[in-house]
Amino acid sequence: MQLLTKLFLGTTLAVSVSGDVLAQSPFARPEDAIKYRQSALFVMGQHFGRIGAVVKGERAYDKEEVARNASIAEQMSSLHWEAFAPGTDKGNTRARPEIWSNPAKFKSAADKMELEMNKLAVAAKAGELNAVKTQFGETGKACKACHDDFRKKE
Ligand code: ASC
Repeated sequence: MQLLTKLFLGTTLAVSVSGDVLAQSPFARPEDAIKYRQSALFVMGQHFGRIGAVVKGERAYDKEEVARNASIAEQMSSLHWEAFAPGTDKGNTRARPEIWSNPAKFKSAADKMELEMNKLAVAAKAGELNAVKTQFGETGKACKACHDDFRKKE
């Protein structure tokens, strides 16, 4: 009887804990959150990289194209945060445990990246290539700072 009570309590606790985690997250499964944040950051990197090609002189400067790439990257930069919900630290991810042990520091780094992406979108819309180049560098630093502290090396 005591064992059954323990089993019952254990199950109830497990269900309520996972229920709490899910209640905080808009994702049905932890692996969906991981895939979502990787997808948003991948698309962001693709469009940021296209601007990088212009900055490096590998691709001709087209104001509208750069503005569109920056706008997409900016939108992607705002999506990943909610997908780092508690319980999404295991599986196909290079996310470091510090994301969850020091969420304030991670949020601050994520916010900084989002702000720098926003500034890049503003500069790209204004269409001054030198300003775009400068801001591209600043935005890249914010990407790197987060990777250095919160992403596992391969
Ligand atoms: C990119 C990209 C990143 C950042 C980072 C900046 O183009 O995909 O993750 O720049 O390398 O240091």
